Amino acid sequence: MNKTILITGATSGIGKATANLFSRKGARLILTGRRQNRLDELKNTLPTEVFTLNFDVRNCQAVFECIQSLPENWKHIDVLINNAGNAHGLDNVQTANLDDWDAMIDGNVKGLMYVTKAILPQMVERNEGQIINLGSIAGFEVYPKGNVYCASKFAVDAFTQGLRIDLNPHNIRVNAVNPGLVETEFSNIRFKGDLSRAEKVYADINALQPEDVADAIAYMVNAPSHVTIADMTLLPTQQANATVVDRKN
Ligand code: 8X3
Repeated sequence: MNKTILITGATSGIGKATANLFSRKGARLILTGRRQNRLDELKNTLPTEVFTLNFDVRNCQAVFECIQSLPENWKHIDVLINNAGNAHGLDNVQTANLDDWDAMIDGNVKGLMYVTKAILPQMVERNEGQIINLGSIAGFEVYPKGNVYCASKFAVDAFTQGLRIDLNPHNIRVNAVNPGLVETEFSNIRFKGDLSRAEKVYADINALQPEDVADAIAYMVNAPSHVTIADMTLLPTQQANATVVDRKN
């Protein structure tokens, strides 16, 4: 694959699986994340050329400075995969922690918007490119105690739609992939390292694996250039929607 692909939040979960898949298909990768040592470790395992950028998507200034600092031969980005984002806490609004709200709104929403805005000028200038946003089933359905996490993913959906409208004259494909339960560090982070709570989320269910989501992303990238997969919702077969999960097995 003769493309340069930038993946945010590349050091774990869906981001890492996507980096692995595209590198093995021959793509050059720009990998971003908050932990340089993890970026370096991943880079060393990948067969193609990799450039790493160490920033937190929540830091607007760092986002723009890092993207602008890319060397000339890395400035042409064919595909942006806006993967960075997390859930923090699972609480009622009345008892929730404001820092958790800030982390979700700042990362999942504002961070995704900053990275998009920083990358866009070169795509608009070329009238070519592709942006894939990681949404969620939580971007269409609200579940108990999901309040602000769901709000952040509803915002990703709205931003994706708005972006597709604004970029319509520029031949830029805008896609969203919206997974249900994916077995990653997601629940460890949501429950702040409480593994017993995190493990229960994926117990008795054959959950999606990060590689399944990477496959869906690859399908969007590999579709012919006149085809936009506007959005794809991906669920484990045992999950019917955001709240109905068959845990009998
Ligand atoms: C991840 C899916 O259902 O845990 O966004 O919110 S869910």
